[in-house]
Amino acid sequence: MALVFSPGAGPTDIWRRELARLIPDLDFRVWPDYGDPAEIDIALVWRPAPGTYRRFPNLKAILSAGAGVDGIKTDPELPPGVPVARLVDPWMANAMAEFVLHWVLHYGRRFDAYADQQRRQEWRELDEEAPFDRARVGLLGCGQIGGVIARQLMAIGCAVAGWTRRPQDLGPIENFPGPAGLIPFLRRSDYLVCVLPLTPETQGVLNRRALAWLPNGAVVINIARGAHLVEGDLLAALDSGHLKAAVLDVFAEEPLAAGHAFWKHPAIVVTPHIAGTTNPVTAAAQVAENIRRIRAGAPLLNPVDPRSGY
Ligand code: OXD
Repeated sequence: MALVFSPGAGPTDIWRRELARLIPDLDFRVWPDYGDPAEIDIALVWRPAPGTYRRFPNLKAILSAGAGVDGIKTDPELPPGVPVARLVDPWMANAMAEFVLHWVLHYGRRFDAYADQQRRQEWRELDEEAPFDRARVGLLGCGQIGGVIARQLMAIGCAVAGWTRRPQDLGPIENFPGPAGLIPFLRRSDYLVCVLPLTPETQGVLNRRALAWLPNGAVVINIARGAHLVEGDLLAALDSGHLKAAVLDVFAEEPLAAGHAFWKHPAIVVTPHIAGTTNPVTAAAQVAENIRRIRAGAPLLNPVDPRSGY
């Protein structure tokens, strides 16, 4: 049984070391020096090039080194019947929660305005626009990652609601499911955080109509995929003053092109897709468990249907 590690799946040496610690007899091979392709039965990938999967005629499973299912489909020729699993790394979910907390605190406590005052050497205490402990945050997508973000926001007193595609019990998180829930959900979201998987259904969900339902002065935080956002609609909503700010970690085209309007927009924060990156030290446990399951012929943890996108 041999595993091929595809370029792009992260730091090779750390993955090799962590997987060897958990599965000492694992035959870990690194693309393109994988030897006999017929011996490869597991592919650990992130954004593999087209034509990758078809090289391995005996694949038993495809394991993603990232959370988004789109990171598996960059090679569209998925071998039929081969199970696929995505990664649910607790470290990644926590990192994404920290990212969201940081920006909610930043705008909620008006650190943006204090930074402007400092540039003007102005000493002035600002009124809090709304007491921070009542900040209403809306999570577009409330699955494994969204759930972690929601709990951490609630721990600092935010009023958190979720929007899910289908009705779902989110425990203490108020849910506004389905198409009927979307407008009431948007109307109460001072901070709109997108953590949805990218599917044909969710592409462009952050569009002019949706942004218009947000309260005046709302902040949009996108840590999902750039294609969720209609860029021109966001710029118009910021330039009209309807939205206060946008924090964008993901872009339709990455890296964000030099000269793109987002780089210099005074109300946009750009980060280079770092809200939550895979940490092999914590992620290897799930990959190792799935390798054990493949060996035992058992169903994978966190299986996905790449065709549906989640
Ligand atoms: C992921 C990502 O999906 O890094 O893992 O965006």
